[in-house]
Amino acid sequence: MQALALLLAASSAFAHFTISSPKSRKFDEDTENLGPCGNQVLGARSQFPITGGSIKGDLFHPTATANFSIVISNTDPTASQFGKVFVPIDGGKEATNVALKQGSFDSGSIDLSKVSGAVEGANATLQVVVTTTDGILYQCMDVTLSKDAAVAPAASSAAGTGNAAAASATGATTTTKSSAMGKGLGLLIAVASMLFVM
Ligand SMILES: [Cu+2]
Repeated sequence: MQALALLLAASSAFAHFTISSPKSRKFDEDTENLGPCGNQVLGARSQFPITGGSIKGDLFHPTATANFSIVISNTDPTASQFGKVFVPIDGGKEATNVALKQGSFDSGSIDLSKVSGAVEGANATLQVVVTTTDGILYQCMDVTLSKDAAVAPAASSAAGTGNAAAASATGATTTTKSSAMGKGLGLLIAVASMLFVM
């Protein structure tokens, strides 16, 4: 019983969730529960399309709910600025209270064209807030909006303009990630079986 408790404690501290696209601020699982942004400061910006982009990541818990918000700002937004504007997905629905399952996730195609200030060249920070068994977790992505930014493969295939090559590239990324995670999991299982033997 004690061994099981230890194992659960170890696995819940492990990774929580990560963002693969757009590029997120530094990931630190120990501070991911600190809002905003997992306690990470404004970082390098990547380009993000005004329409047709998406936010992708990986969840390492069985289930969670997520919200995806945006702040148009040149500076690092404060905690109270987040969670006011949720990115519009799937034809305008606000991306809040989105149910996620373990594994890779995708926000769906994001259309920022009706978001106030979301114009060509505007700087913005996206925040994903995930609520799961071990609390509320935060991750941010600093971006510059551009209609010329490459549209992420999964979003473009959802919009019907994707292709098989793009889809399989996404799959390959996921596989690499999960095998890296697999090493950690293997270690956990090794530790767990040792404990059960004892
Ligand atoms: Cu966790």
